[in-house]
Amino acid sequence: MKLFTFFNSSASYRVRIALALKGIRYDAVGVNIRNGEQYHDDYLALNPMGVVPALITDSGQQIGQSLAIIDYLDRRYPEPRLIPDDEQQRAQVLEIAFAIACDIHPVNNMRILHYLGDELDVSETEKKRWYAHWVKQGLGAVERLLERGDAGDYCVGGRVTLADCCLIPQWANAKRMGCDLSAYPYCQRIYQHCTALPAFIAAVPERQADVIPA
Ligand SMILES: N[C@@H](CCC(=O)N[C@@H](CS)C(=O)NCC(=O)O)C(=O)O
Repeated sequence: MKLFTFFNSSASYRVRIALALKGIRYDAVGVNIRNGEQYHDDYLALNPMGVVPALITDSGQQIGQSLAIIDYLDRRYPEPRLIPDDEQQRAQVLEIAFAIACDIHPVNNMRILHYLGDELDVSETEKKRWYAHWVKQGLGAVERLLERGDAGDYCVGGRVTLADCCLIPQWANAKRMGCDLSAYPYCQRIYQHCTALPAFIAAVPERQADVIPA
C-alpha cells in the first residue's frame, strides 16, 4: 500500500493514525503541498481534488478523501473497528468526525488561507483571527457533543474510533496555530490520553520521513 501524505497535513495525520492502529505496513510518499506538488499532473491523476492524502491499495485502487480511506481500511482490516457497527455509536462517531472534517477543517485549509491573503488582501493578523474563529466555533460544538455523550479518555464508547482519529490532528493543528484551547476540557483529556498511545505517537508530524524542520 502507498500513502501520499504531507507531514503536517491533518487529513493525512488522520489516516496515519488509522494505519498505525490497525498495524498496516505501507510506503509513505511525501507530497510537499507547500511547494505545490499536489497540483502536479501525476498527482492530480491520482487525486483530482489536489489535496493530500491519497491511498493506492494493494490491489491498485486509488482512493482520495481521508474519511473514505479510513472507511476502506476499516472494512478491509476490521480490527480495531474505528467506525462502530452499533447504530447509536456509529452516529455519535460520525457526527464528531464530520463536525471536524466537514465543518472545521475545510474553512481553515491552506488553499483557503492563501486565497484570503493573495486574492482578497487579508492581512496575516486577520487570517489568524479567521482561523481562531472557526476553531472556536467548531471545537466548542465538538466539546458539547462530547459532554452530552459518554466521552472519557476517548470520544465515544471508551475505545478508540474514527472520532479520535479526527480530533487529535485538528487539536494539534489548532495548538500549532496558537489558538486558546482552555475552554475544551473534554477534548483536552482525550488529546492527552491518545497522544501517549504508540499508534498516535507513530503518526505525529515530527516523526514522518518527509518532515520539514521548523
Ligand atoms: N476532505 C479532504 C481534505 C484534504 C485536505 O484538505 N488536505 C490538505 C492538507 S490537510 C491539503 O492537501 N491542502 C492543500 C492545499 O490547501 O492546497 C480529506 O479529508 O482528505
